[in-house]
Amino acid sequence: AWLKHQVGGFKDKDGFESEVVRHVETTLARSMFNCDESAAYSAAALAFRDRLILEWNRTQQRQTYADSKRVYYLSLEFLMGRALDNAMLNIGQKDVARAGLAELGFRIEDVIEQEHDAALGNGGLGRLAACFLDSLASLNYPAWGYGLRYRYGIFKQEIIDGYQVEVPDYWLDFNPWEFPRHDIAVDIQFYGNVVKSTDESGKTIATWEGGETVKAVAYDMPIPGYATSTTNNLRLWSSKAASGEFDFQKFNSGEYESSVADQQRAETISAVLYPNDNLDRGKELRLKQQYFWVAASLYDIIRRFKKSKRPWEEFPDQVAIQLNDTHPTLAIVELQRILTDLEGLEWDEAWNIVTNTFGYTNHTVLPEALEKWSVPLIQHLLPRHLQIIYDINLEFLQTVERQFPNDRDILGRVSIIEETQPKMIRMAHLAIVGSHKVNGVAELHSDLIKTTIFKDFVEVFGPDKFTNVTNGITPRRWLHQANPRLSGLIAAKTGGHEFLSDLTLLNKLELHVDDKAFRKEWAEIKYANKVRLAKHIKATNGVTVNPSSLFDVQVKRIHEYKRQQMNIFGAIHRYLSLKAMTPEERKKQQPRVSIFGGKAAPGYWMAKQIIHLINNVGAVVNNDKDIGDLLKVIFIEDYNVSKAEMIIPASDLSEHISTAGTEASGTSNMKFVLNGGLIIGTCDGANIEITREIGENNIFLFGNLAEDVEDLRHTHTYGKHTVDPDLARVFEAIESGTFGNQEDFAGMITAVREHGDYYLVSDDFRSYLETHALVDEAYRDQEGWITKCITSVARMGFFSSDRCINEYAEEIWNVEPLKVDDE
Ligand code: 26W
Repeated sequence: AWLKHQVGGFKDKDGFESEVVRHVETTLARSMFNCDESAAYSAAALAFRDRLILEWNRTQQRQTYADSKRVYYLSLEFLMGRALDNAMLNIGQKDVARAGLAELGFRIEDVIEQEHDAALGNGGLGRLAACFLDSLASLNYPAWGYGLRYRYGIFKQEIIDGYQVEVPDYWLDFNPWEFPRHDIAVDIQFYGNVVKSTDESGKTIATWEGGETVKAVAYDMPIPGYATSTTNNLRLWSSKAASGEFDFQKFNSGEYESSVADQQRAETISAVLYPNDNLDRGKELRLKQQYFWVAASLYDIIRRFKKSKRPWEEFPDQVAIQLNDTHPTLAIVELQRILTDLEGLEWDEAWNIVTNTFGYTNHTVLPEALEKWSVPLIQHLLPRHLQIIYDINLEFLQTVERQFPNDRDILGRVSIIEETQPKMIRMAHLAIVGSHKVNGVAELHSDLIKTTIFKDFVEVFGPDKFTNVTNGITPRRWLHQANPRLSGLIAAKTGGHEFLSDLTLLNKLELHVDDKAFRKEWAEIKYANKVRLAKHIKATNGVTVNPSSLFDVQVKRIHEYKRQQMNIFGAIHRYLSLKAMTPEERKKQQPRVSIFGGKAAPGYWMAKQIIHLINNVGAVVNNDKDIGDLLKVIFIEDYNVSKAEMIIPASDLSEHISTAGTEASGTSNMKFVLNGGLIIGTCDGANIEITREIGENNIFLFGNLAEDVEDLRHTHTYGKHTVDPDLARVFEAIESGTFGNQEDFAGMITAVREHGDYYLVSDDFRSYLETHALVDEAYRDQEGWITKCITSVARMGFFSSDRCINEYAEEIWNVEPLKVDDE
């Protein structure tokens, strides 16, 4: 009822109900008498999908007719989560669906739970892409997402005997949200060789010949905007064997096996998402994925551009392409190849178009995450592209040489080619040279890239090429959907649900911070969310946790730089301290539940050790009669978007404790605060801007600063580093076998004590413990705590992905929203 615009929805609950029944009986070919929750989900999803697709068609017509500039967001990851709840909310008909499903005998929450997450991403980068799609549609930007349709998304995590076990995530069994477009298929070439010839005018012509062809088939997912009829498209490419005569001949001549093998080889390209987060492994199949996706997407973008028969020079006025990290950087080379080799443009003319088209977003400064591809590999897979990369580099280095005639060293530092054995292509350098704007994802991060990894490029291109766009999150999913009661309470106090479209309206809450009834309800909602999480923990971990305890949560990918090891060392320290106390002293302590969740990359041995230690500590602490409710340690298995929607609203305190200067932004920090939780964190990434917005009294900051990290590392003596005495006691407990076989955790201790403590766990440990003590004290004053929470939520308006997308649109893409008639 609070939506301004009702998208072509159902007339009423009966209208919805009859659509559900129709889908159960015809599409699913079942009787209503054996319609279970899963069938009810399928039918409800199909009913909503029908509405979406009508809006999708209208949106496409409108955008085609207007023919204004479009944005293309190229991302190898889209961590979408569930779609039904989101579709109901954005269309504005969840109440209708709730009532209709109730009449059929279902609770809407149970039906929503049936859906399998679309988990086509690893973590922050993929979820950011999903939030951006939501904001682009909600703000009526003509925009497309382009990605890969992996058959297997990020693996499912099982915890067996305390260890992570990976299980494949086959998610396509029944997926009503995708539309196969068998008519939209592109042939993609690999391998082969380049033949050079001269035309009549004496110009050299390069032709890429031979090799293999694989077919890219489009699958579309509608992306509904919130409270608008704009429904954009996410186009995902799936690989298939290019059906050629050759295969057929093979088949007919009895070579069944090898013709099937060819088909499987082709389908392997889009088979599985690489599960590494922040680690580049340089695998050939990954490079194949990148080129396959980039080439298909560009073909599609160019086909759309050509419809309006404009001259090539207008391409950047019609098309903005954003590169989500360096993963799609080959698009720069591919567009240059198409314009010069296939369309016959002069090099400079083409390059001008290319650089005005692309923008590049950097998401990490970790050296091991910066992509490099070996020259021999690219030579083999993409021979023409390698030549073009060399030509781009030559032109670039010549201009640098003219600019800095007395500085020979700079050439080696900025070169796209790294002169190692074998030579490597530095994808970030290529992305910078081929884009008109480069952005970081939080202020500190954007400053850091300008002064460290990309310093020389600031000299070459000037500072204006580099900018910041601080990340954001969609309040639709991360407030209204995840925490409907809090969203309702906020609506009651701010004059309706308008804040979901303009998050700065949250500031009205500050007027009510002293309102007794409001505060009481606020506290009740948090408690209810904690009860819900406690039930989940009981059901999955078999551990009873007291919802009145302080819930202390760290959920994110497991990585040494994110320092889950410091968190579990802190929990061990708390356990040892409690054990050393008299029963009287113990009674004065603040009860806590230490909650962890997150996946380790399958090959990341240290991250797996961390998970194992957390589980072993839980097994000891949770069964210790001396401790009882004073401390529980919980590892929630298979952290994903849907679990996040349950966990985040239940947190009192969340941990964002990366070594300063390593976490580019973080986005869950924003989600936790928006849901009325406080943060313990380092001065890193977006924590700094969160502090600026909510005030330093409302956040628990600790630890060394980014500017001091380098020097501190130098003070650590490799081989024998004196660790903080409290941490040393924790190590002693682990080494004496308190938490199982000490050898299982030797690596984690050695990293600190012997291997230089690269992530400064020991340096930050004291202030980490002291700050946790401050948290306990603050939590004991429940009224003061609630004031901090309400005040913080009121000041979180800045972190909407709507603000973020508007900044990209104005400063990088130069695109305008396409107004929808009668809205
Ligand atoms: C080549 C392997 C690889 C895979 C993924 C390298 C790097 C990545 C991503 C860039 C890692 C990632 O997700 N980075 C996160 O991006 C978020 C969105 O900007 C930030 O909030 C996180 O701080 C950053 O770690």
